[in-house]
Amino acid sequence: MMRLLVTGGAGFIGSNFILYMLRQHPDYHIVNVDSLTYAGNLENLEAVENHPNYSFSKTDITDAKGVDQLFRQGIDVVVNFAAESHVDRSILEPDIFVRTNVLGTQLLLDAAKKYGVSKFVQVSTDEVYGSLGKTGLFTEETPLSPNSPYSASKAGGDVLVRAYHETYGLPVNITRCSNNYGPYQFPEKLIPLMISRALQDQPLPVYGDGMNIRDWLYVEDHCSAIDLVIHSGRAGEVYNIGGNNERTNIHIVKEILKELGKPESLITYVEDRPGHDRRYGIDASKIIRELGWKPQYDFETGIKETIRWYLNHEEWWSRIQSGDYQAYYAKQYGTRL
Ligand code: NAD
Ligand code: TDX
Repeated sequence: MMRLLVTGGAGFIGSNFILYMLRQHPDYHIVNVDSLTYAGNLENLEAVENHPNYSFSKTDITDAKGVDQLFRQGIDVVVNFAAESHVDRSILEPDIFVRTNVLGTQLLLDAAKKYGVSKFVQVSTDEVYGSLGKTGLFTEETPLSPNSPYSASKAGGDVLVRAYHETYGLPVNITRCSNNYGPYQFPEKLIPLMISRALQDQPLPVYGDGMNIRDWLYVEDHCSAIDLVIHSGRAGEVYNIGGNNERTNIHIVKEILKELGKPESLITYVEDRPGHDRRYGIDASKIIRELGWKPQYDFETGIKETIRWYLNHEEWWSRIQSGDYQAYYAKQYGTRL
């Protein structure tokens, strides 16, 4: 039986990935390893908590002993989602980003090397490439040029993954995906933040002129790409993942307001994010050509489904917003909103 170790499985993409994999491969055993930071929520996995092929371990990937114990059980494939993932938090507290995203990745690599695995997939991001001008797309050959402590720490993890392949022959892949959206995304990220605030008639903080561009992909399409990379990715290769859905932030915010029937007067332009990347755009032709990946969701359908999900899961995000998130938000904006 294939044993898959999924780190960060209680977060947004990791939990969607576990649900996806148990549907696609009910015969695989999935070990979810998560330290349950503010972003980790086991509620996301309630549907599978008693599944015979699912188990959970509350382990921090920066705890070498804990990580070693997990690998001792026998692991075939590692998919490393665990990370500090929010750019704004990385500006306030870079140290924890380096700890988890760089040191944590290195400890996982060491354990994978010691015990042997058939594949180590590092889930990375297009942000490691930096920012694009008006034209062009990120390819796998684009030089790394990260601009935030978050993207710098992800780039640090990526180059270690590459080095373990070159030096020790570890069979690795790195995936670099564009912005994801969908169910269970923590309401500090643009789309769920705007949906949840609009529903409460609160001001919507748009950074700078609102014209920064992100390339959006529905989370399940990211999951299907990683599934293909696990099984067919050529060792040592990087695969970009993106759905060709570039949108300005202000366009998205207005679309959310329209869908919810809320007024545009809620939009509040606030001071820009320092080092704010202007544009991301992914060239995904390699994974399409080599692995036959095909995204299933167009943006207009995906965003409508996502809005509906947040409308139907108000308890999920209300519980989150009443906790640690409020303290972070006060630190981030003070009394500006
Ligand atoms: P998230 O913040 O929702 O989830 C991260 C998870 O990792 C949480 O469950 C958290 O508890 C866990 N975690 C954090 N530190 C840990 C540690 N030291 N040990 C064990 N677990 C720890 O993030 P996400 O949006 O689901 O992103 C998952 C991965 O995908 C990240 O590596 C991120 O860089 C990458 N990524 C995200 C996006 C996006 O748009 N969200 C796009 C491309 C790539
Ligand atoms: O309140 C806000 N107002 C605003 O204008 C927030 C939270 C964001 N924004 C802007 C900043 C970005 O241009 O919206 C855009 C998206 O912001 P985030 O949701 O913070 O995402 P981003 O910074 O693009 O990074 C995301 O995509 C790549 C994830 O958080 C990363 O983990 C992933 O690697």
